[in-house]
Amino acid sequence: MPFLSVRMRASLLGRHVSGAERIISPEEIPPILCELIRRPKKYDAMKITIEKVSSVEVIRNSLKIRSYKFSSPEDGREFAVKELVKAGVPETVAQKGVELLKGGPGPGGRVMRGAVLLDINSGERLEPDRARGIRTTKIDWKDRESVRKKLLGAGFTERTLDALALATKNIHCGVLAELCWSDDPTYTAGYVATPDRGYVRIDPLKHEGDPLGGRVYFILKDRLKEVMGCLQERAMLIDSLQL
Ligand code: PML
Repeated sequence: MPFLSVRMRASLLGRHVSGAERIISPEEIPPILCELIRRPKKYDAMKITIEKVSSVEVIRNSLKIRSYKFSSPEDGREFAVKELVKAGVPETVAQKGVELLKGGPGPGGRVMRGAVLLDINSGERLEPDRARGIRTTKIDWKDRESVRKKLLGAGFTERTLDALALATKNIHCGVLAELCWSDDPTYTAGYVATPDRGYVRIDPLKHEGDPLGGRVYFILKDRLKEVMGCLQERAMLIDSLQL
């Protein structure tokens, strides 16, 4: 069966406000487009990309979710660094990841639409375009609706649904650890994802009202081309949710 990758990006006054990603069959185009165009609350520009994908790989299981709550973002960040260190990230490099997200990793301390790539050993920045970063695309759930119901029923959010899919693809593509918290000022939870510990959800990783955030992928410099190709080009569907 042919598959299509559908991507929506919306912005307001030049700032990214909403994005979504689906892998669907052609007959699903009308309902999915209706869903996606209603998704951002406010925007002045929206771009929808529909692209045929020649093959789709199936990832059997999502990363397993573990949740941790803290009384302050400072405690959450300290815990995040410990999780990164457990995954083999030197402490200085883990701290660099936190500092980048704290200060805005883009030019002039702005947020980036894509992720920062850091060499896990040296902390060197590897993304070819420092304003844009690297975007993980072409990832979705095989049965998004049932996973959505299970996650919301277990107290997680729509953002967890998308972030868990993305982190699962990242680890599958050879990212050795990921650190993420949102640039949405109202959303304070984030996560560290690693092959061994899975999706370690941490709340809070930032203060309410803080507009800075993003993603840092820790990878091996030698595998840069291969990992980037996988993140951006290979289409994948995740079969089952691991809670
Ligand atoms: C984002 O979408 O900008 C980041 C999402 C982080 C999700 C953390 C969670 O709630 O599981």
